[in-house]
Order: sequence, then C-alpha cells, then structure tokens
Amino acid sequence: MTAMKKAYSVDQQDIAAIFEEIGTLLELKGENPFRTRAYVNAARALEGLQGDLRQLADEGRLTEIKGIGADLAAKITELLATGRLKFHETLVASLPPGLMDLLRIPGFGPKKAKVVYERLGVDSLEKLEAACRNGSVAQLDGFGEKSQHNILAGLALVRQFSSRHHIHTTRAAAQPLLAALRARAGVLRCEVAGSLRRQCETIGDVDFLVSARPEDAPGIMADFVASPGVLSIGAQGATKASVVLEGGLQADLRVVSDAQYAFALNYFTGSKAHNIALRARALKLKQLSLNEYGFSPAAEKEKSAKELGSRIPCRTEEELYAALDLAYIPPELREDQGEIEAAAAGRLPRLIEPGDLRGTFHCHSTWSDGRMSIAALANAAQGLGFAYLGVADHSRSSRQAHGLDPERVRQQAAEVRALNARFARQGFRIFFGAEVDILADGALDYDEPTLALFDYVVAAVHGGFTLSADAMTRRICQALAHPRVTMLAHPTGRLLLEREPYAIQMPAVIAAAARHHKIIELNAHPYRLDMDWRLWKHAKELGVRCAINPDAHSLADLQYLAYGVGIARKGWLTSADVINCLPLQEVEQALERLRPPAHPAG
Ligand code: DGT
Ligand code: CA
Ligand code: CA
Repeated sequence: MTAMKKAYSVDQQDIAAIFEEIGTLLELKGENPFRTRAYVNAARALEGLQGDLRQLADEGRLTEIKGIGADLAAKITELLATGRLKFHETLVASLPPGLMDLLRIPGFGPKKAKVVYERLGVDSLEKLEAACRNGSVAQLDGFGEKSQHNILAGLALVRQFSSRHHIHTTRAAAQPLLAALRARAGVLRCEVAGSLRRQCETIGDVDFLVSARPEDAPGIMADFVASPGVLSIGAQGATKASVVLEGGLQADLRVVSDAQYAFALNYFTGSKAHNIALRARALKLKQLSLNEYGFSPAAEKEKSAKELGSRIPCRTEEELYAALDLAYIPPELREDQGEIEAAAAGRLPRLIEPGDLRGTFHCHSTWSDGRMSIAALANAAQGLGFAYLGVADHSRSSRQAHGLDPERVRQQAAEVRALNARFARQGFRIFFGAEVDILADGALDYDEPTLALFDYVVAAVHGGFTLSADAMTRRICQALAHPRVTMLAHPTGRLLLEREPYAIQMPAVIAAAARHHKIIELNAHPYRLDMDWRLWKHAKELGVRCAINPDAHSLADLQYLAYGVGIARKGWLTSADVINCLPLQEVEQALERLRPPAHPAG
C-alpha cells in the first residue's frame, strides 16, 4: 500500500507510514540494514510521539525525538511543508511498481521479494504465480516445495480480497466526491447508494446517485470523471459514468430525473436480494412491477415507467415503502433477512444511533501498546460527550503488545484511582479493565487476586489460531464460564480482507455467552467488525448484550465507533441491546452485578 501524500494535511502518522515504506523499499533494494532500520525506528518513534510534530518542527526541535537525526529531520520538514518527499518519490520510481504488491502475500517479506525479483525477474503477482506453477520458485535457495505451495495459497487469498475495500478507506475516498457532487450547480439531490449506504463490512465499489435536469447531466458527468483522485475512466455515457480512484476503488455515478430519484435510490441501494423481495411484493400486492424508474403495469404490452413515469409517483423512499404498505426500512436492514415481513407487521426495531452511545470499553493506553495516556483518552471521550471510558490494556502473555505483569497492573490501578478522583467531579468515570488473553487451554492470563482488581475483563484470543473448531470453541466457552470475565473481544479473530476467522462454532459461543450472562463485543475496528452482523439478531434473541468497542490505540481510533454502530444497526440492535448506551450509574450497576465480590485480602 502506498503511503498517503495529501499536501499540507500530512500528520505524524502519514509521515510514519512513508518512513515505514522507505524502510521496506530500501530493504527491497538490498540496502545496508542499519539504514533500513533507521527509517523503521523513526516510524515507530513518530507513531508514539505525544507532542505536536508541527510545533516541534517550527521550533527546530525535531532532532530531540529519539532516532531522528539531522537528515530525517530535514525529510520531516519537507513533508510537513509540501506534503511530499523527493527522496521517497525517487525511491518508488526506481523499482517496478508491481514489486510492492508481492508484499501483500502473507509471510512474504522484502527479502523474499528481492530474491524472486533478482533471480527470476518476478515483479508482479501474475509473474510470481507463473513462477510457482512452473516450479522455479521451489528451486531457489531458501524456498522449496512447501514455501512455493504457501505462496500459491497466499496469492489466492490476495486475489480473493483485492476486489473489495475496507469501509474507512472507502468512506474517506467517497466523502470528497459526494461533497463536490452536492455542491455542484444543477445537482438537485445526491446520495451514496449500494453497500456503502447499507453499512456493509467491506465494499466492492461506490455507487453515487444524482438527480438533475437532463440538460445538466453531461456537465455533471464531465466534472465527476475529472475529480481529483481519479486514476482512470472506465465508462462515460449520458447518464452513467464509472471511474477508478487511487487505491484501486471503483466509483460509479448515475444521473436520473428527480421524479425517478426515489426509485433509483432504492434500486441502487440494494441489496439485490432485498430488491427482488420488494419487487415480488409489488407484483403480489399491487399487480405492479417495480424497477429503478418506478412502478409500471405488470401487463407486458403497456408502456413502462421509464417512458410514462411511475404509476404511483413517489418523491421519497418513505413514500415508496408506504406504497407497498410497509414502514420505512433503514438501508442497513435491506439484506432480505426478514425486514420486509417485519416492516409489514410494524415490528421493525428502532435501531441504535451514534448519539445513543454514552461511553465505551476496550481502549488501549501507553501502558501497553496504545499511543495515548489514560488521561488523554478520557479527555477525548469527554469531548465526544461520553460519561465513561473503559481502559483495557493487554495482559502479560501479549508480549509484542507490551502486556502488563501483575505489578504493573497494580501501578495502573493506582493511576486510574487518582484520575477518577479528579474526573468524578465532572460526572465522568474511567472503568479499569484489561484485555486478558485466553490461553490455549482456556485459562485466563492473570491469577484471581489480579483479576479481582479490575472493574471488568475483556477476554480475548491473540494466539493459537490453528486449533480445531471443537478445541477453539471449548477454549472460548471455558473462558466465558469464568466468573471474572465480563465480555468476549472480537470473537472470530478475523481481519477483514487479510485473515480468515479461526475455525470456531459461533452458535455454541453465543449460547455460552447467554448461559453465563456475558457480553459479546462488537469490535468497531474497520479491520474486524467482529462479531459479524449476521449473528447479532440471534444473539439478541437469546438475551446476549453487545458492547460496541473501538479497540482504540490512538485518539483517532475512537471514530471507529461509528462503523460499530453501523454494523449494530445491520444486526437489528437497538440502544437497549448495547451496554454502552446505558447512562453511567446504570452501567456501574450492571458491571457490579456481573462481577463477583473480591475475596478478603490475605
Ligand atoms: P458491492 O459493490 O459489491 O459492495 O455491493 P453493492 O450492493 O453496492 O452492489 P453493486 O455496486 O453491484 O450494485 C448496487 C446495487 O444495485 C445493488 O445493491 C442492487 C442493485 N443491483 C445491481 N445489480 C442488480 C440486479 O441484477 N438486480 C437487482 N434487482 N438489483 C441490482
Ligand atoms: Ca457498490
Ligand atoms: Ca456499482
């Protein structure tokens, strides 16, 4: 992935990403490892930097950052001033563009990429596949049959995933295009449709819909395909255009008349399965056929809505659903999962909204692998209007994430107590928790006296992903039976578009959570969105409550909560199903009820 280069708006994370990429590129070129390390170390230092980078630069104090010498300081200054770095651009241009793609294969690093490039001339995923298929990769020193086989399996994964995109990057790419369309003269109404409007966990392409007078359509098209960030134009007609954006995301635009807008919005929002079910209802109930232009008489010889206009005119989707005797169905529910039946019966849930959240759990601080202090996290949570924030740093077995040993847990508890003494006056509370590893045998990573220190415990699997489904299910169900466990983190361990879920029987896990009154997390990180939306309706029916958690490692990550709310809406959840919609006092009582009393000391 090429690091972002937005002029003037680069921040320290963007610069860290560019340094990281430079490290990789230098390694690909076989540069001196010390030089490579210097960039990687600088990237780490920038990621963890607490102060304001721009201010440090203005004061000429960049070299005070650990690992930043005069040379790197000059590069940071160049990036801050221009949003670009000549050295980086020259380096990128000096290597075949497809070489970086090889690194998307799991377990395939710069060292291996360098070997296949130099020995076999492989500089693209296609060439790598061909070289594996004809056996030449297995012949290379340090590779062999097994590693050739693994590369082919990895290639299949990359291919499967590369046609879809994460929701946060898609939103970031779509937002300026949507704003530009809405601001353009002649655009009457404009919305994003498709999977993005339905808040799906990953996105194939973005579908924009505009209504305008016919004479305005060509100009709107022309502006759209000339938007900043457009890499190539796939198609451009009178009412349809399709472009590919930087990063490989496709964006489609349709322009329709304002009279067609509600029908087109409904059609292009989908899902296809929902459209088909809705069309069946129109035929059965009204003997009308429904498509993106409107309601037409079902009899074949009559003129269609495209030529005559809709038999029942609808200005909005609300009117369209009402014409079919249905309550308005929010886009998130349009997956043909019983929403039409529920809308007909007046049984649609009143879905949770972002403003319903009163706090959140599962945030990481600098005590483990987070970038922010607990106080900074708490302040940010207050800034979002929250009444509480749960810290949950890693337990000791998560070494790579600087998991805390019991002694550090006690020190952290003291810090939280001191902070709460201050925050209590503002009606705000930090809940002291931990993200405790579930060990391979299902035991927790801390002993009882340590566990008793926490207000709540998030139990999580961070290793041993290769267990059988039976063993993994037993392992997690055992943790759910533990009296100290409050909630289960990211239940399937999936990393969207990167790593499949581990083998696990989720129905059994959900049943165990219900039996032991445990909360299941909806991890709002755009790589996780785990537990999957398809499972929440069932979990809710069994009485399992949800916690929407950002798994935040930085302040910006708190914004992930919005994606979590989107997925919760897809899962039919209301504010009553989500524990962090409770006001402070009630959430305190709820956690207290779930928490066994501590044993007397000694
Ligand atoms: P994506 O892009 O794969 O994440 O998913 P969508 O849902 O955005 O799918 P897309 O972009 O292919 O099409 C947008 C919507 O257009 C889709 O949700 C429903 C509608 N649509 C597309 N093709 C058909 C079709 O053959 N029949 C019906 N009924 N609707 C369709
Ligand atoms: Ca789409
Ligand atoms: Ca599309």
